[in-house]
Amino acid sequence: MNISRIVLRHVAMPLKSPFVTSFGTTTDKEFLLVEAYDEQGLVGYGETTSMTGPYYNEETLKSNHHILRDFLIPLVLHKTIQHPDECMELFHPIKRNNMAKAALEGAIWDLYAKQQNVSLSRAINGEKSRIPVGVSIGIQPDITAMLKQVEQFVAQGYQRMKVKIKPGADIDVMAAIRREFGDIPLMADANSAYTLADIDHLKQLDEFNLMMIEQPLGHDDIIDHATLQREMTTPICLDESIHTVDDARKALDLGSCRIINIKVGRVGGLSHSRAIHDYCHDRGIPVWCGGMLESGVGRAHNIAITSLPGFTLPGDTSGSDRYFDQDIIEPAVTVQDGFIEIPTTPGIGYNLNHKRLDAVTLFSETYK
Ligand code: OSB
Ligand code: MG
Repeated sequence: MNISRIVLRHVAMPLKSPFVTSFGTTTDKEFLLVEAYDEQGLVGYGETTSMTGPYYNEETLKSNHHILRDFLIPLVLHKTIQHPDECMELFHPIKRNNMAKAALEGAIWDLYAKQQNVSLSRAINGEKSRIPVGVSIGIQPDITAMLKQVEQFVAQGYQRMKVKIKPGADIDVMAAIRREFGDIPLMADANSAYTLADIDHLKQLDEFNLMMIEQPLGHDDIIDHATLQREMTTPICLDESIHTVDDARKALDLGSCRIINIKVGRVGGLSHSRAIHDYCHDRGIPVWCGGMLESGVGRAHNIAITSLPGFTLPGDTSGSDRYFDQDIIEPAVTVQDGFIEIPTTPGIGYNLNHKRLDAVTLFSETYK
């Protein structure tokens, strides 16, 4: 395929309510939408998943813009690419900046699938027709508010609840949810809010029979997590500290985790996501697809990757209405009885609502 034009748009979509984690509060979803056009006028879409500040990882919307504009786009514009997997080699000399890479690679995957006239799920050899989904719940002002959130999402059919925790909002919150809702599938995500000094504190979570605790320790750590995993019965799931197949291998060899969260942006795209999936599948390690509050475009990519067979645990890909009054895709992503249907139409399988997209675009620029 030949990419003849690339458009970047800076998009800002208001969230229905602020999303609070141990590292900060997000009120608007801002990202760069990548549109990759071929000579026939077909277009593939991808989006960046960094935040505006470097608090989840080191990337930001502006760092993604710099890397896309000055390094990644020149590597693909007017170059012949036979298959999107080639982006792995092509982008390899550029260290990290995985969320910038994933946005462009995702647009190329969508374009490729549309050229082949197959769904993105089919293009990556996905097998499922629908995926089980859970939901991620931000830190709430108090326990009553948290119980209300859980009640609402249980009623909507989500198959597991993930609750954000931080020191001072952890044991009591999980205890209250167990008391109120019994044995529902439940997990916690700390986003690196603890250290090994908290080991006795964290061990208190073991009594709640959680499916897992996500990234309790340092964002870049796999050593202390191994120490903690030896002390805790709750399985540890790594998010922030896994970027590559090698990271997964080392973490599993060390015993740092028993489950891995694969985020398409964090690992540099769909091809790398599939590689980590394949590696974990071979080792019998369950994986699930994490999220970064994506718009419908990123959500569609998450749905496609989750159609691979090793994504055995419900992920964080909720419906569009979890975060947005109006999405930029149509139809919106919907959840029914705790499942999302995998689209079968070409590419990501959702159309862009151009009127809505223009209304939430702050600026756009064209590379040709
Ligand atoms: O750690 O999984 C995380 C959102 C922003 C940054 C980090 C994380 C999250 C979520 C939300 O948990 C997942 C989603 O619903 O997209
Ligand atoms: Mg996480």
